[in-house]
Amino acid sequence: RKKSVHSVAVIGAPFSQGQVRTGTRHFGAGGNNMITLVTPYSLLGCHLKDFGDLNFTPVPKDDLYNNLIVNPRSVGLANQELAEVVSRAVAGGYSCVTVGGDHSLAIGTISGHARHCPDLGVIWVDAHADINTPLTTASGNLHGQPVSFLLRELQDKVPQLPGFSWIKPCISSPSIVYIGLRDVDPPEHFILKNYDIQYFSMRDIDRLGIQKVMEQTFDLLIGKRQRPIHLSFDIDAFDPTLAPATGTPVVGGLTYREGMYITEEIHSTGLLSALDLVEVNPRLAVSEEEAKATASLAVDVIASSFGQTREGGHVVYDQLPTPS
Ligand code: Z70
Ligand code: MN
Ligand code: MN
Ligand code: MN
Repeated sequence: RKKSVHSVAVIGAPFSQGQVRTGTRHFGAGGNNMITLVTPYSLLGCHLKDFGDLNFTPVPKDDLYNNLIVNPRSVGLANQELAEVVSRAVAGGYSCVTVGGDHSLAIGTISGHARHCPDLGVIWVDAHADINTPLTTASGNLHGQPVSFLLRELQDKVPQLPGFSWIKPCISSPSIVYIGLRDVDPPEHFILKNYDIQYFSMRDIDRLGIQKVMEQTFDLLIGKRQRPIHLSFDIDAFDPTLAPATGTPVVGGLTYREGMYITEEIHSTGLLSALDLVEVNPRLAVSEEEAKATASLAVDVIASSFGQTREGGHVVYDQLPTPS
């Protein structure tokens, strides 16, 4: 049996200006988190390269757009910088893990990934659809809108935001599948239905079971042809009992086993090319244990996506000791 060795780039994207709470930035690469992140997949035979935490260029005077949209220039520029790093890592042969940060950073990771892999398919695991346009958002937060900037079909509905002119919409609506939805705004639901975007809500998971959901996800995305997968994983997809340290917990989320099944199946395709792990916010935990539980869950998502299995690993163990 051939050993599989992946080169994995880990990028810390301590960016939280896509939402209004602070603290999302504090779960990134570097510091203590990196130690807990590295341990599990150094065991899996992955070559890890730590890209460190990115230092995003601050934008001092970042006024609201339309009296509503928060930090457009900061979000635009940070994502431009992130896209550059992701695209270089992917071009260099790495699978790319971006540790957030809020979900607006998917604008940069998917744009950067698509520069090298224009044919990529996206699996978006989230309680939310994050597909509001700047004209439908009620909150003004850009972490609720990233998908709207990326979908080609939506561009005639999306105004040009300051800081966003570099973005070229890079995915078509059949190239994204959502899993875990349970808090979708009315305009978002309209978009999902009207643009024929595929999704498996928590209700669909209840009805079909997670195994069929993953089967159908792969039929939709890689049934006709193999293509690189971009997994954009919002920790709030999990039930808040498991992932309390996040900005917008929504009851009725994924179990630990459903989450691990999703990532194990994605690993098994051999097509995972980039992963975002976002919206972990230790400051929103009411206790140290809650913060640790959420961070450790995030590490499990990453490790499982890159080959850690519940049945045990064998990558570094290829020979039994013989009695002498
Ligand atoms: C809402 C909005 C959102 C995450 C909240 C919420 C979006 N639909 N996304 N938390 N991760 O503000 O547009
Ligand atoms: Mn999200
Ligand atoms: Mn979410
Ligand atoms: Mn592997």
